[in-house]
Amino acid sequence: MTEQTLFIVKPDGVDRKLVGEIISRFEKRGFNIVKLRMFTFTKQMAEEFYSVHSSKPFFGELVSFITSGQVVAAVIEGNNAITTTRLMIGSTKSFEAAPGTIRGDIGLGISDNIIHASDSKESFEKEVAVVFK
Ligand code: FUP
Repeated sequence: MTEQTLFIVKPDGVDRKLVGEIISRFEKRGFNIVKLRMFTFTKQMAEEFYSVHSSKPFFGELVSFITSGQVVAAVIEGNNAITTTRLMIGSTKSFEAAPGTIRGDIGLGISDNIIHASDSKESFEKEVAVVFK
């Protein structure tokens, strides 16, 4: 089933010059890039983007990290995009992520876990409205 999802290369991924490698992985897998944007999250955008986590103890750190530098956001399209992209990024805690995944191959952090990807159609619709409005 062709669907769209959103991923964001976080500030650590941009700082580490991983944008090309990450986009390349999705292109090689067969996804089409539909939209691409480089920008810096404002605090207000970040709080809206991560509103599902607003009561979590790590919310402040999450907002502070995602606003700390430039990010690259992409909407991609292809077969089973949401689930396949989640499998490709790996577990939230990079140090536990399986080898072969993006986090498992090139990261060790939790806040600084390189990449975000929408985890459902509802999340995608909400997130794309914040990032590409
Ligand atoms: P993921 O969907 O894998 O990016 O992870 P979550 O939506 O569960 O969490 C969103 C972000 O919160 C993660 F990318 C990193 C951060 N986080 C922490 O900092 N500490 C935690 O214990 C869990 C998540």
